Amino acid sequence: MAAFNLEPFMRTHQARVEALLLERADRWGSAGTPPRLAESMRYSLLAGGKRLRPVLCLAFADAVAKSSTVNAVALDAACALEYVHTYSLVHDDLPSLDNDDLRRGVPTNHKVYGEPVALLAGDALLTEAFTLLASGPEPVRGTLCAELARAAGAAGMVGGQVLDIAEDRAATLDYLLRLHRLKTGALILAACRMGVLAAGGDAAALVSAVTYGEAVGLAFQIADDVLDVTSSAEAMGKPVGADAEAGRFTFPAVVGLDESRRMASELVARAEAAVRPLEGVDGPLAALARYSVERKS
Ligand code: GRG
Repeated sequence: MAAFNLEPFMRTHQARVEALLLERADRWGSAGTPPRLAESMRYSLLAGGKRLRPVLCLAFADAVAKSSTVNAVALDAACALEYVHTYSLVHDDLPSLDNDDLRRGVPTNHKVYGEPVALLAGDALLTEAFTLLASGPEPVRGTLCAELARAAGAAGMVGGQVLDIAEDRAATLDYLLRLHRLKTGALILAACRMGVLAAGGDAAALVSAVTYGEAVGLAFQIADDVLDVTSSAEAMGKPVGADAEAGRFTFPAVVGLDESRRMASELVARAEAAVRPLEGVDGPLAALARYSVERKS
């Protein structure tokens, strides 16, 4: 059987998310937001990106509802996830954290708007996510706010970032797994759970989303580390082991490149199996799991 063709699915869902993000960002200007702040928020939010978290949320909502009819709550959840993701990138790039000059191929937010405005644009994107998600009559919106807050907060993404910068971090696989389950995994897992909840899925669908989301969240990060090592080694003509020698705390540095790839494949197989009850032998969710490790950026 031919594998599910993800490309048109991605294109349609990414375009839908892109249009919504743009439409909502246009409203900031007329809603009392100071123009420079609105501009800084828009700059990072609309700078491209794969929109993986929104697409996962919409794909789960589609799979549960067995339709691709637009679900307003799922669409708000998808946008809120991207606001939180963008805030984390803006803050992560700041001089006090990674001090990066480029993000998504363009200068980082603080390079363009200065550190104070970039910091505040991140804060505002985080807050706007909850304004958007809480605005509407559906009771499930409260549950979705709690899901997103848990994933983004102290026991989620922020907690993972703190584990990453800890001076006393242990150079072990256990520590690395714990760090990335929080730092990258929590928001990806929340995207899957939020799609199911927004579409009124049952307990079995939620179990599938949890198994899948945990596996894809980790596989995505392993792939990110592998991509980082192989692309920089390729570009600079260095052996791939240089990452470990340089003391970087990545999956290839801790377990080696082959084991990293093996772990990622095993996680993808687990994710594919988890969504079979929802979409059959192959469908968009299984294809998205494969994409999370096969992507080139
Ligand atoms: C709360 C300040 C703060 C940080 C949280 C998620 C995070 C920690 C930082 C982001 C930096 C980073 C490089 C994380 C590792 C992997 C990752 C999440 C990459 C970026 O996500 P993609 O590939 O990016 O989905 P695009 O640009 O496609 O949206």
